[in-house]
Amino acid sequence: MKQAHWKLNDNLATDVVIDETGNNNGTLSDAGGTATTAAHSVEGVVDRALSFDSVDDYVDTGNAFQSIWRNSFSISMWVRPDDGQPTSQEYFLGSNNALNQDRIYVSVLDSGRIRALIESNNIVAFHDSSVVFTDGQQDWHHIVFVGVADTTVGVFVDGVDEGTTDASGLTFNDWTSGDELFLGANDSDGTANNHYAGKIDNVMIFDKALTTEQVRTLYRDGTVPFFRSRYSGNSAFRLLRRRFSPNSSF
Ligand SMILES: [Ca+2]
Ligand SMILES: [Ca+2]
Ligand SMILES: [Ca+2]
Repeated sequence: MKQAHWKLNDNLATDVVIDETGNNNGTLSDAGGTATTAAHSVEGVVDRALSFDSVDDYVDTGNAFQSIWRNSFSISMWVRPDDGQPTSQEYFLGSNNALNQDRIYVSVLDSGRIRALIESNNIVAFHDSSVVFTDGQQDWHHIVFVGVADTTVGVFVDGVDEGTTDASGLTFNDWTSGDELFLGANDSDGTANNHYAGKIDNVMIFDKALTTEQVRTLYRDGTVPFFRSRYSGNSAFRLLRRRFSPNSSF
């Protein structure tokens, strides 16, 4: 079941970032700029997206999602970095606690690979994708991080399974942190770091490991153009649901 869904269509003179599930509305920070969603709203993959500047922009989701990371989970998002091979690792989202014993993140490395990591009680498991971005590349890609409790961590890129890494050394249920998940940066015990420069769209958190087919459905929801679906025989209702409220059935 979906535990959070930030469509990131927010485009108002407030700092509120709506969670469609109604539970985890986020707060946009931009200390040196304008902390309104209107000032950060850009064209996205599914309607609007938010942009982040790698300096001081992030969204505090207000929730550490401890109960989610303690079991199998999935995180889905669209990202468009300003530089697909940034100078240093940038976090699309993440958090870690004071002693860095428990953390979670999805990031882009300077090599253009995606790294997704979970650390539970000082034991780390992460998986790196193949090279997704060339240096300077600015294309949208769909990223899913799947954690199968005490078993594997893996990454999907644009619906393609990028493989898994063994995570049997971890006890997911040991994950203990109150540090809220940030979007557009890492929450390092309350302080944002590893800021990301680029755009993020349609972030979702699930309390289960999505199947390959479900991941592909999420990917297609961001790639099937409205007009193309119209001529493929789908009903108008289904079209509207896909375009404006995708993925609601998981
Ligand atoms: Ca800023
Ligand atoms: Ca959106
Ligand atoms: Ca670069």
